[in-house]
Amino acid sequence: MADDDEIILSELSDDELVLQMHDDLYDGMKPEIEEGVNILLERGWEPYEVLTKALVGGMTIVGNDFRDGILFVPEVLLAANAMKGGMAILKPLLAETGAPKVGKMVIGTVKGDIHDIGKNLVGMMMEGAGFEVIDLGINNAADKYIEALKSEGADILGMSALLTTTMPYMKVVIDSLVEMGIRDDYIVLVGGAPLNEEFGKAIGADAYCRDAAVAVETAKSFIARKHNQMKA
Ligand code: B1M
Repeated sequence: MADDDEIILSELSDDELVLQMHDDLYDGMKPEIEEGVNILLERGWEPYEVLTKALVGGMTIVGNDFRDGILFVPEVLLAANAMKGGMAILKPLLAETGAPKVGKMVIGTVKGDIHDIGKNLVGMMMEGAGFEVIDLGINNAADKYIEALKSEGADILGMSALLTTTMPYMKVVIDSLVEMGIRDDYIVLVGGAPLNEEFGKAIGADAYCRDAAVAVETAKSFIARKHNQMKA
């Protein structure tokens, strides 16, 4: 028999389970997060709903307490690891298989920045929407992005930055594209918590994307425009 205070995740209502998952994410409990994700999926939740309500919702609380000095790097790393466990289950469900690819995106976190959860989420959602995604990982210098754009024949460059100190590097990458005379060959999308639309415009990006869903919609509409221009 279970201990009196042991929580059986499968016995909780949906709302209770989501709140419990926020707690478990906060405590970096990866197996519990994976179990919670599976339970919600078995109950018929859409993968995107599990992602946003249970995982991203939990990470927002972690972020607030990190900001306020209640949580520190080791705890946040554990939370991030738990989140990645849940994301790994959702990834194949969000990614369509066998669908014709609508476009190709090179994505990576900029130089000096090691945050990758948001970038991974964008990559997953883009794959789910039928894009081919080349993920360069974290800490990317301009030449790494440019090399990949060229060798992969990509349509879109996606850059992520989570720090106010690293977001200006996005302009360095865009300026390099301009200097090489290839800026207009690519759709440049940028994102990350400290950015905003004004910043995106100021650095010469095509668009700032608030979240992964917006990134998908923006990419789709730019690709459609590109195809229409090619037809005309
Ligand atoms: Co960092 N960290 N962190 N951190 N961390 C933040 C960003 C911070 C806001 C925390 C805080 O103070 N509240 C703060 C930045 C402050 C600032 O710059 N003004 C901060 C700091 C200071 C630091 C360190 C400097 C701490 C230190 O060492 N003293 C250090 C920096 C290391 C470095 O990069 N050089 C550091 C380290 C870490 C960890 C390693 C512990 C860990 C990262 C683990 C990992 O990513 N593997 C970590 C984490 C987890 C966070 C918070 C808590 C959560 C980030 C996250 O994953 N969010 C974060 C607080 C916060 O953001 N509230 C924080 C969830 C994710 C789904 O959201 O990444 O915003 P997000 O992505 C969204 C959108 O922004 C958008 O779509 C995503 C999905 O909807 N998006 C894109 C993102 N990229 C996109 C690209 C696109 C389009 C959309 O391309 C087209």
